Amino acid sequence: MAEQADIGVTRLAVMGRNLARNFARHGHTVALHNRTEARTQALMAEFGGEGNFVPTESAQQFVASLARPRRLMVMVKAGAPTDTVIDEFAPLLEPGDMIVDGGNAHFADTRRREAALRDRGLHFVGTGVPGGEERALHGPSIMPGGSAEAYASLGPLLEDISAKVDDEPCCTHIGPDGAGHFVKMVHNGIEYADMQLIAEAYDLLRRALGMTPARIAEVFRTWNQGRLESYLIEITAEVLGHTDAATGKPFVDVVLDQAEQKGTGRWTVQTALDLGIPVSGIAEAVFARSLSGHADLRDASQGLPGPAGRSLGGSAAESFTDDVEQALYASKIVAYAQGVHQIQAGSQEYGWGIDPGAVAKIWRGGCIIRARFLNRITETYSGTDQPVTLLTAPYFREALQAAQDAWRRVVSSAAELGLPAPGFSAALAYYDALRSPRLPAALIQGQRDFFGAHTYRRTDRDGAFHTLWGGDRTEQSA
Ligand code: NBP
Repeated sequence: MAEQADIGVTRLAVMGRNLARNFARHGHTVALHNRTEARTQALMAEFGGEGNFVPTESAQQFVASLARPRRLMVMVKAGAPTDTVIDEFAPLLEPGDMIVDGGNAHFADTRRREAALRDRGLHFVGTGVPGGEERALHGPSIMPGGSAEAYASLGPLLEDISAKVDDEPCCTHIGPDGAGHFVKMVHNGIEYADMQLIAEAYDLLRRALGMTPARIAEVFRTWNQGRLESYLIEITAEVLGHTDAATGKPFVDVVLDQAEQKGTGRWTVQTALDLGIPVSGIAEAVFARSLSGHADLRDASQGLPGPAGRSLGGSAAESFTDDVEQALYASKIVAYAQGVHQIQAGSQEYGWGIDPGAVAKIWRGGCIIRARFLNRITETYSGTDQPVTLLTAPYFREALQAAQDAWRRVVSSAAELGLPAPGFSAALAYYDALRSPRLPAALIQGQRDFFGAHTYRRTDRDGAFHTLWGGDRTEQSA
């Protein structure tokens, strides 16, 4: 009888192929399957020597090659193809077997699939796998949902192939059903915000100070030695320092300035709206990409007036680079605070019991937002005295205290110079709104009651009230 595989991977495009190789490199026997057999053969021809692979030619052969309970990983294009693959394999599996979806599925689809397969005695583990093909091979952060029972069987394998930071795996059981894909979605939303903030920092240094991309690359390299140390800051320096071979110009100047997106940022914002969670930093990042792509709108707006002053001068210029570092750090803290808030809200809504500290811990390696400061989030949520918002945790409160003057200078300089900084501005507005003892929401309630008799609550007594705006303006209990 042929060797029984510890895990099987079906669909061997870039992600599936590299995850299969990663399992094999860690000593696991991996069954391989693909709709078009050529991919399986190509993997065997090129990488068959890297470990124990069991290439298979049909779904039946694939399933038969797996040790029980069967662990079957699906790395398919997210959406309808995922259902197609589930429908192909579920009838061949037995109670206790598990299907692991490592694609970028929407968490609501994962919840639906998990419930349907649970009814048939099968485990369905929706798993976030960020970082692209390179991390899939060399160690991604892994965010599995699904049942604790499935994790007990699957977790050790996933932990083996995950990134390691301080010898700890960047993989943990996030929570039941769609929790893993939900957290992966918010991870991507935070990634959008982080990238937007970095892009704004670059733009301000370039246009307010007139610095060259090469010089700004140096600034980012310096920042990467400090508290901003992260993968995104590191690669930003690389991109800004790169020269286009064809023209000799800075690479960033020959790239069309229209940012694309695959949709996970949009999902994050849509879900946040449904949950009623203000993730303004993430939303501004999604909108900024969207705005960049509206070439016609931008073309039509070129003649609109802006301020006369075109760059900073004098003493303001000297300290501006440091100010931008502070604004970037403070805004980044806000973006993570908003993301954590959304994770907590999702966890509450769906009863997932997600530990934000454990999530931050597994984001320290193997994903795009890996960063030094994630340790601080883990610390924040490891004690019993957990803050309502990350912003009030002692470390972050102090960082915001130290940064806020610079942050305000950057946002006001951007406005004065006519330079867009939606991420920095939205983050600061969020911070100031939370700090405000009173918000103009009271006036909005008054307006709503005036035009629609929507009622309002009072500060001094319980109940709902309505004022007879069209009559004698007496107040009634509603
Ligand atoms: P793709 O998403 O491009 O495709 C993976 C496989 O989907 C292909 O091998 C193909 O199988 C199969 N497939 C397609 Br396309 N349509 C199908 C259908 N209608 N029915 C059944 N199978 C179908 O591969 P990938 O880039 O490796 O990504 C895999 C998953 O990982 C996706 O969900 C993606 O969002 C996620 N992801 C990707 C990255 C990345 O950097 N690429 C990063 C993070 C997450 P075939 O070979 O038999 O035609």
